[in-house]
Amino acid sequence: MNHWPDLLMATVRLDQKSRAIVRSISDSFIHALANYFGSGPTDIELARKQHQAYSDALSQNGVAVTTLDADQNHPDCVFVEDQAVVIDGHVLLPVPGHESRRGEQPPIADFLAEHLKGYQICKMEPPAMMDGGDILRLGNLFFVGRSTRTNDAGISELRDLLTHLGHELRVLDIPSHALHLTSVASTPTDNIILAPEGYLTPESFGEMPEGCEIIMMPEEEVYGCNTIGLPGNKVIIPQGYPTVQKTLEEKGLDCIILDMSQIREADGSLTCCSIFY
Ligand code: CIR
Repeated sequence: MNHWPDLLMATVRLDQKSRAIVRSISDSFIHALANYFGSGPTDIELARKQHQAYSDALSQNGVAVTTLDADQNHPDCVFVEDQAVVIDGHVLLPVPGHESRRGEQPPIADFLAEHLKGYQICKMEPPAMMDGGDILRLGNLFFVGRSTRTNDAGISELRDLLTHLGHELRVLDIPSHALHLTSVASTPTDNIILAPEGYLTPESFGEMPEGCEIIMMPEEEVYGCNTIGLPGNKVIIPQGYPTVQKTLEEKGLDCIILDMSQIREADGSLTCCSIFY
């Protein structure tokens, strides 16, 4: 794909978080890729309970959630964030960076095409590759992680696009001990970036727009840096990250805390399990 006229790729802003896709956990989940936070899930029933609690937390906080069926042949299918990115009337279907995950995309693409009539569908082609988990949005400023899943060809296409649209894109190199940009950073509000020491530096994000800030967390709370900001000053955070919780509460946010232990074992974080559209 050389031209993406009129396409904008990014995660959505808080005010756009009214609908989300999630996907059930595969029977083969114990075979999910696990090289960073986890060493592989061991308890599918617990994983399913945690995933249900996640879905319930979204529903109970104003998000209309649709659950797609699991794909038993794709252990990582629960991690829908990587497969499609929706914004402002456009659906981007990237080439997922790990070959084993490319077959997860068709049902997600079909669902979005069916439910987002009139949206422009933009399909990336190899050699460009990108996981949705490498994209972070702060207002109209975009960040992309250069990672094992997102290459320069993908970034270059994204840059062309965002330049065309008048938006700025900044590239961060994801250290080898992390999977994605969103694995280690998130925007609990539209003016805060949460990021961990030992993985990223404030400088790597560049100068922040007025009114925005980067809040650095201790390295050991890296997993807690992945949060889902929701309208109404709410934020979903994983259980077990007290500095993250205290920091966000001091910012006036209402924290909804979820046990993500089995999802974490498959290197998945909160944002990985949904696509807002
Ligand atoms: C993988 O390695 O692809 C999965 N086990 C985890 C994907 C997590 N997704 C994300 O960070 N957006």
